[in-house]
Order: sequence, then structure tokens, then C-alpha cells
Amino acid sequence: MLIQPIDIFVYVWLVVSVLSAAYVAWDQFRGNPEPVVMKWGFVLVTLYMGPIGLLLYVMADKEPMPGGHEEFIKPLWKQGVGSTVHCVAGDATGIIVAAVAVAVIGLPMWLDLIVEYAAGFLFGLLIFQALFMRKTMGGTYQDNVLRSFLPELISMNCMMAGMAPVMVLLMMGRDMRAMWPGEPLFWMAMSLGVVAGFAMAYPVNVWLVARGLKHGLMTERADEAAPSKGKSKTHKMSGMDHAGMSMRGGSGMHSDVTRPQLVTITLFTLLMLAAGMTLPAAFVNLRLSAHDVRGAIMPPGMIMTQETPAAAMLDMAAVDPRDVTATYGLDRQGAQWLAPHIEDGVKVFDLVTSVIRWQILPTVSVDAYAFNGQVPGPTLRFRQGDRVRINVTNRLRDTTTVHWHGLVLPNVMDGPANVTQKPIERGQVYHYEFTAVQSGSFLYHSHDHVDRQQSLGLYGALIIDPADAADEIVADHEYTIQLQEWLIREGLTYPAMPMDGGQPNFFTINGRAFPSTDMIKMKVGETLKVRFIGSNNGFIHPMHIHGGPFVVVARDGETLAPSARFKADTINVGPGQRYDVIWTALKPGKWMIHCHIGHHTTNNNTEQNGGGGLMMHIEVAGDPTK
Ligand SMILES: [Cu+2]
Repeated sequence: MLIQPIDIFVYVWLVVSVLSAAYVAWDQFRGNPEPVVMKWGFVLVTLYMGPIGLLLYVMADKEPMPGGHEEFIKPLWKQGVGSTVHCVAGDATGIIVAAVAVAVIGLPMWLDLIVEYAAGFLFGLLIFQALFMRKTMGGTYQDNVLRSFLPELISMNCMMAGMAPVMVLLMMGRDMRAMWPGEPLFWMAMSLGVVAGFAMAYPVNVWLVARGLKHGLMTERADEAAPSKGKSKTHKMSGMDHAGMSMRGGSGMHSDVTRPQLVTITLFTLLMLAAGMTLPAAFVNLRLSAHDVRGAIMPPGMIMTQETPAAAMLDMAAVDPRDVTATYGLDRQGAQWLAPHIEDGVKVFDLVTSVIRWQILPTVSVDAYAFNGQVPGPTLRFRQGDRVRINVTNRLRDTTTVHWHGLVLPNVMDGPANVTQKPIERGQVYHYEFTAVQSGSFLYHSHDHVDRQQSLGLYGALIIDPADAADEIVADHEYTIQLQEWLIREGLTYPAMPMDGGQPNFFTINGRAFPSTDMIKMKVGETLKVRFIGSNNGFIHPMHIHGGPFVVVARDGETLAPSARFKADTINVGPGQRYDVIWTALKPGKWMIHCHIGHHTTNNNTEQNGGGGLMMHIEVAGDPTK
């Protein structure tokens, strides 16, 4: 599934890598005249580096014409390629195997780097150098381990110095799917890490070959003179002739390198290694593991430092589109009235949480956390004195709870996670039951990771009618407004919050941004009761109605005494607050209800049909010029 724009490149790169490696394997084993270990070396390196591996193979190693391999591979730069390929094939295999194991086990990144270095070095030294090269080098396995130790160390240090920072910064950057081997992005990060490691290890490998400390490319042909005697082969180490090396007779290589040269270059590569391993710690939190971050994709602009905890990342991470269980278009309304069923005189409501794709504009959808597949969640309406039970089933990956904002009820029914109740796990149900003793406009919302969950849509209106209908302040029309902010980038939905990287770019009234918001139709002289509900989580909205003042008749579910009611044309709807206002249509025409923060009446900073976001119209019939 394509989740980020980069995914297209990732899939192309991985496919090209596999095809390139397949071609190199086919061409090598079809008859490129070199030792089997080098054939495998090029196949593996091409698998890891994709088209770059293919390029190196064709330009430096593939026999250009029959019998031409010996001459072709002589230049030192090609010998350096051969030596680096050989090193990288072994080291990178060890590193990648270790990286997969460490991610699956869930070890922190700093330990990951150490395990990768050890695995890469040991795999390169004990298997790719000492074991696979034994025939070529002659001598015992132990001899080869000792002989290869220093060149392998020098080369591996450079390799890791390049690979570690590239790998870590890619894995722990914005898109931490790259930390998990089950994601293609992980393999892309590995691939680019190997490319960087190769580039870093190449110069020192050229030097090692030139000084006779490592093998470069070799030619090995099946002995045509003795076809019946099985595996008899002749080695022509044509590439080894320069720099005073002699490979014949298993006597090993002769090198003119001096001890001070070896010591200083070893120390220098150790310094490079130390830099490569520690540099990422300045930018990312190396104490985190793949298990901690769970493939989180962070919003652009989020400030992440070396001490950013995984919980902060999970809080701000994008909703994983793969968790979406249903997709709804503009025809589906949020905040629908939910009819209860009655059990022994108790009004029973069922709420179910899930991740849905919800359309807020004709061309814009969000991945939302929703109650009953709606944003806002269904409106629960009952009467003062009613006994109600709300069964909340959680189908989110996260735990959740529900809080009945503003209600007087038993503490265990209040909802705060880990305070009055254990969070509801995925698949579990919690039964909230209480008697409504108040009346007015209230709301319900998630009280577990509220910062994230309410910002993603887990809220709804709670309207409690007074026991005595005569206490209701009535109007000709009634409309409830629930506000919300959204952050959408590159098709992913992040919880909007007043935090770097979390600032919203879309705003909705009842789950729709203008011009897809509702229109209220009225006649001159009629009244409209608007219930403003502060379902907005991190932002305050000064809500304003054109065409004359409204009268504030209730605040936070409390009806104001007639003497305390007041006229206003703008009211700050802060998170959690509710205002019931009565507006009278004085003149015909289109009268706007909107937030007075200009940015909140745009859609991703653009205006459509005169605005966007927190904006809607009241259409009062008649001649607008009157
Ligand atoms: Cu606003």
C-alpha cells in the first residue's frame, strides 16, 4: 500500500535491485571467469545496492570479450572495486541479518549499532574472508583469520562509518516504518546505508589492494586441459601483479606497507567508526527500539531531538491508513441522533470506536478515530432523570475510555483512563451507567490519550432535555455546532495540536469544512438556537454570527437566569465550553456563522467560495437588498 510519496521510489528501487541482482547472478554463473566467492560477492552487493551494484559489475568486472577478463580488471580502481565488493558483501550481510534480528527482538538502536558492527565484522572476517578465500589465499583457516584481521578491520570501520549514520537517520527520521523489517522502507534504508558504506570503504580498499594487503579482482577459469578431472582450475591472479604482490602457491600476499602506516590508518578508521556510530545520537533518540516507535510516521516540522520519547512520537504520529475499516463520502452525516433501546427502563446506547476514512470536502478526506463510523460521534439525547447505560466497545489499536463532560455521576463512570478506570483494550467493552441529574448541552469524548484521540475525532454531543419541557428555552430552529481542527499532509492525517509540526490546516463544523458545511434555512422573524460545543481540543474559536447579535442563554449546560443573559455577536468557544445562543433573523439574505480567526476559515490556507473551514451560512428567505 502506498502510504507516503516516497513509497513509489522505494518499490521501484527494490524491484530494480532484485532484477539487477538476478541479472548479475545469471551473468556471473553463466561464465564470468572469476572465483565463486567474487561471483557471490557481486550478486549480494547488487542485491543490496541495486543499480549501483549492477553498474560496478558491468564497468569493472564483467568480462568484456572472451579471454579479456585478465586485462580488463587490471586498473587499480577496478581492483579497489573488487576489494570493496568483497568486503561489503560479507560485512553488509552480517549487518543486515543483525539489523533484522535486533528489530524483531526489540533492542534499542544504540545496541543495534554495536550488534551490527560485531556481526558485520565477524561475518566478513570469519566467513567471507577467512573461509571463502581460503582456497585462493592458501594456508589454514586460522592463518587466514589472522592475515585478514587487520585489512578486514580497517575496511569494516570505514564501511560502518558510512552505513551507520545513513541507516540510523533514515530509519529514525520522520517515517519510522523504516525501523521495521516487515516494511519495504526498512530495506530501502538498508540499501542506501550499504551504498554509503561502500563509498566510505572504497578509498581505503584501493589503498589496501595497492599495498598488497587485500585481494582485488581475480580471474579464475576452468582448466580446459583437464576437463575430465573434475574441479581442477587454474587461477590467474592477473590483477594481483601490480604493487609487488605474489599470490601463487598459497604463500599469501607480500606487502610493502610499513608498521606506522598500518597503525595510523587503523587508528584513523577507528576514529571514523566512532564518528559514524555516535553522530546519529546528536539527532535522534538511540534508546528507542523498533517496538517502541511502531512504524510511526511523524508530521513534517515536528521537533524531534535525542531525548524525544517514543510516547511523544506515537502521540503525534499519523493515523496508519492500513487501520481504516470503513470509508464514507459526503453523503454520510456525522452527529446523527442515536436511538437508544430500552432494557428494564434503562436507555441503552451502543458506541463503537474504529478508524474510518471521512470526507470533509469533495476532494479531502481524513483518517479519523470515530464513534459508530461518524465524525462527530452520534449525538446522544435523553431526558433529565433518565437512567442511561452506554456500552463502549473499542475497536482501535489504542486503548480508550469515554468521559461524560460536565455530568454529575458516580466517579467510576467518569472515564479518565488510569484514574477512575482501566483503559478499554482493543476488543473490550466498558459499560457506563448513570442517571442524568442535569439538563443542557454537554459533550462526551475520549479520556485516554486525549491529546491524540479527541483531536482525531473521538467526541460527540450530549443533549439532555429538561425534565419539565417548560424549562426548555425554545426557538423555531435548532442547530448544534461541534468544532474540530485537522492536520493533513501528503494524504496522511495527524492529530492537530498546538505543538511544532502539529498545527492544523483544516477545520470542520460537524465533520465538514466550508463549503461542504450545512446551510440553515430560516424566515425573517424566526429564531435559531445554536448550541456551540467546544469539542475542539487544542484551539479556541471566537464564533461569530453575522446579521445582528445573539442572546447567550446558557453556558456549560447551565441555563442563565433571565437577568444574566446577554447579547453578543462573538463568543469564544474554548475546549470543553458550551454556549447556547438564540439568534433572530432580522433581515433576508445569507448570514454567516464563522470563527473569527482568519486562518480557521481556510482550507489548507486557501479560500473556496469565499472561505473554508469553520464557516457556514444561514439563508433567510427574502430579498437580500431589503
Ligand atoms: Cu477558530
